[in-house]
Amino acid sequence: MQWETVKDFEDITYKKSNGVARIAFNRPNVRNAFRPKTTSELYQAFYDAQEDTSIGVVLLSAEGPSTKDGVYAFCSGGDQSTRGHQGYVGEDGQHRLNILEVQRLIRFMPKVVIAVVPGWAVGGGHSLHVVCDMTLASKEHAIFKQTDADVTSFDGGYGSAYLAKMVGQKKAREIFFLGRNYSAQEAFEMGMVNAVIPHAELEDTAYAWAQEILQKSPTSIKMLKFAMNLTDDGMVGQQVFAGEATRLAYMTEEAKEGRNAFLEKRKPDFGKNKWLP
Ligand code: 1HA
Repeated sequence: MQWETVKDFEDITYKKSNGVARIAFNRPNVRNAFRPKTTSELYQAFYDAQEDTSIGVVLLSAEGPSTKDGVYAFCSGGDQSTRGHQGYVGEDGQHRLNILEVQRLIRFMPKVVIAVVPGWAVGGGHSLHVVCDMTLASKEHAIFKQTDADVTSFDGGYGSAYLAKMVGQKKAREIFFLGRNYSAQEAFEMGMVNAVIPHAELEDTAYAWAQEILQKSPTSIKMLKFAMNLTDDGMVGQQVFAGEATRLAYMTEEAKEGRNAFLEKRKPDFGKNKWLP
């Protein structure tokens, strides 16, 4: 694989290779905690990957280990040192919870997002792996943990309610109410990790999974992702799925005739096969 840097950011790295985008947290000395700058950069990178028609799969990963103690992390959630009275405070002085915008972009983008977890996935970092389409975890170093109830910063959306759909109500409540550490193997057995991978092979395996997905029909993958999201996302889920149904309808002769008839100021002729059984 030949990774090419797309843009130099401060808090993340962003690369592409052969249909795959790799977005990685790059604050390993604070366990890859996100501050407003980090989330803003994540949003820009994810948006770029969404808009790039050559990209079908995004890997959300992390640089590391920490140069202080050699510990690996995926993400430890919101940077508590930037937490102000109403949110996380960026350089502009505004208080934000903009990681939720990143969650929505991951959830609604018409591409597969795989969380590649080399170490700690904690708090809002845990929620990010939950919202990704799939998760691959380091056998030796990944640890999953929810600290939301320790720091009074609770994700009452995908991080908890969607997690409960994934691992079951009792287990999700245990994860949040007790805040224990879970290994990659335990997370796999719960159903929130797709595969436990030897650390040294984690990135290559993620890339190989991405290449496998890239062999599939892009429209099918997109419609399947949106179909699986639909019931949990309510009317917004329906809107996202329905938008793509409208796009497919646009491609029919019927739709072209509807548009042309309007522009030509005549009655549309929808042809012989307008009421397919
Ligand atoms: O839930 C939400 C949201 C919900 C709704 C809407 C928006 C949300 C936005 C954010 C969040 C959250 O993310 S809440 C949860 C916030 N995160 C945490 O409570 C986790 C805090 N960190 C830890 O519990 C631990 O550091 C750890 C289990 C991840 C790792 O433990 P370990 O290996 O013992 O390392 P530790 O010594 O604690 O940390 C290493 C360095 O990283 C420390 O800095 P140093 O003493 O070397 O200067 C530590 O302070 C720093 N660090 C770790 N995590 C964070 C952090 N600094 C700032 N913020 C962090 N989250």
